Amino acid sequence: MKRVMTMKRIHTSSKILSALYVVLLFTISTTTGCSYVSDAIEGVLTKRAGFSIDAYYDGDNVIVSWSESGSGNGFAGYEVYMTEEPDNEFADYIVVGARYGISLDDYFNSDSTLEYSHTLTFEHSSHPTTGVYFYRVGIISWEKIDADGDGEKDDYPPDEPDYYISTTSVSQISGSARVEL
Ligand SMILES: [Ca+2]
Repeated sequence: MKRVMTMKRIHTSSKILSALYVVLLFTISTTTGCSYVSDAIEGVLTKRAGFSIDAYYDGDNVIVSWSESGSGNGFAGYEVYMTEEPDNEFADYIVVGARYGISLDDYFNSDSTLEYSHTLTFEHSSHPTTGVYFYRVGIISWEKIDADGDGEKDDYPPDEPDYYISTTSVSQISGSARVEL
């Protein structure tokens, strides 16, 4: 269910669609695999695409690279997404790369270097063996909480996996990059 967390983060950035989120959660929780970011969310992602990325297959890994770097104290890391539906740029996406182990999917690779804003590449080793796939990169930001108990949500949460899942959001999402395997 970890990917639902990712979807939730994407979604909480758009309060307008909060009702839709409930519907999506229901849909996902009633399907096997529990593994897709819905294509409704994908529509939001497409609309908000803020930078471009490149992706290619080097014969071993899929190399995803970008030039847009996250910045500031709120930067929480990069996440890399891939659609499991070949030849459909607008299909559902799953998370395939993150700094913490937020997914149990076979295609997921944890990569601690995604913590750093100066990291601009991701090597996807657990990729599908054949087909055409599309990748995206998200810039993840911390949401502030009231950690010191002064009544103001003006503090960053501890940099730990549980907080990463529960109190971050996608602040920027890239366009997609196509890879043939
Ligand atoms: Ca506070």
